[in-house]
Amino acid sequence: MTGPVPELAERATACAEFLRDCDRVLLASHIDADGLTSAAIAATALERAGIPFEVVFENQLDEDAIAEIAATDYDTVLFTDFGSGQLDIIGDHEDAGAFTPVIADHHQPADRDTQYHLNPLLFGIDGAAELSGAGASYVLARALAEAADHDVAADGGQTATTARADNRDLAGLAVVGAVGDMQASGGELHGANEGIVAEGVEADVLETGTDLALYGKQTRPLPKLLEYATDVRIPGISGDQSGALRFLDGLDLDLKADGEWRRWAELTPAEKQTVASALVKRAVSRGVPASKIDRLVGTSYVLSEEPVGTELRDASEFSTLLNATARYERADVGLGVCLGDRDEALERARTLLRNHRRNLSEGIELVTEEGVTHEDHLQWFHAGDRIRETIVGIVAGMAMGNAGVSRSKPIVAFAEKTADEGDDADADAVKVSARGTHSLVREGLDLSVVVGEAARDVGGDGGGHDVAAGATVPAGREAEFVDRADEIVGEQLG
Ligand SMILES: [Mn+2]
Repeated sequence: MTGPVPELAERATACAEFLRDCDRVLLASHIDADGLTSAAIAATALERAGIPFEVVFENQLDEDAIAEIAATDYDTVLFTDFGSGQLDIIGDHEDAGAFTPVIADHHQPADRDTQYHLNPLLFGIDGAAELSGAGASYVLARALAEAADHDVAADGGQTATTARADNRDLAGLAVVGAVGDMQASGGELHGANEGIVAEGVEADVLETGTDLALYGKQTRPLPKLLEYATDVRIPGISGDQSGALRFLDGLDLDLKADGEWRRWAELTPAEKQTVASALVKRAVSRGVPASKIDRLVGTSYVLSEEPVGTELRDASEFSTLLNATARYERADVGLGVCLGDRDEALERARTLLRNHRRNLSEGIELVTEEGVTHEDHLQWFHAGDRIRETIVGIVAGMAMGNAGVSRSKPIVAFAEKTADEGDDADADAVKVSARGTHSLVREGLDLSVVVGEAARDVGGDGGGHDVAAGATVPAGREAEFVDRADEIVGEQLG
């Protein structure tokens, strides 16, 4: 077989055949939506192949984390959604005989390689846009099923054909991981991801279709769906509770059931058509440019075996639920949901998401009330310990555009680092998060450079993306950081 991504097939088979001969495996994965789905895919495939394993999660696969992994008595470690970028350190442990690494990742590899290294970037596939960690894990899972199949065939068994037997039923999780990794651009997944989508559709675990590209189609009541949609702002509806209600009331449709607003996913195709057309018409009449109106429509990825009206049915909502568990260090909960726990884990995940949303709105309120300090080229605030460092960046981005918080300057947020248990190293460090807008990026803003350089200048370190970046700096040096960052932003936008 060539698998869902033919370029990776040979390497995936080599990794799978090696894993099949292992007595047991330590599975280590990243804590985010992509890492959680990666782990769930790999765990399910190992389980089905009869290979005993244990799962550990790391927020950051740094030297200490790898040393801890090496100190276990596992001879084989399967890294998912990270590992490539840390191959220099991992390789040293491999050389020392600590373990044999198998890596299913999509991040830029360090300047070193290893035999069982499955990464799209090694085969000419864009790891940032075309295959996620979950996608690489899915390719490995498919190869594992194939390898198992050969074993059975050698015993005179039958060739497996069901989606479950060849792990194609895991394609839904792979798509959730890709969407969670922000790989859907222009409203849909591309490249190698499309091969996985096609397998999922064929296996009856996925449905795709052209649909409204707003977040919350499964779970948000219609007025909230429209009010909270901010990617494409429609004047008089986006961010406008009574405006959204008036818009819906003005349609000749019965959009309530038992006095409650219905959800998008429950509408008939004809009803959806009516709402979508009216929305586009409104956007046009309010002068929203055509290029933005196009973004109101995209490809939806529906996990068809999940119940209608649950966040698990929509790849985007599913990934948000997983991120909420990850952000509060509850990878066990996220993994449980991915592995099919619809009772305790799902309830817990929903609670985490609700709390996360409350923390966000409280954070935004705090920033808006207390205001930001404006420098020449940027604006900033220091949240101290009043906003968690894991969400302060999102809060900063969402506060932009509120009263007193400009959208024409990047925003820098500081928050105290919450030291890990038993880890005092971060106690005197401050987390920095910076957010820009896409239009600032088009003017030349690159926050990964701004934040990275300014942080290193004050004895910290950081990086990220052009529109969003983060760093850690020593406590007490925030003012110097602001000065330096302000200067660099001035140069970029000058
Ligand atoms: Mn990833």
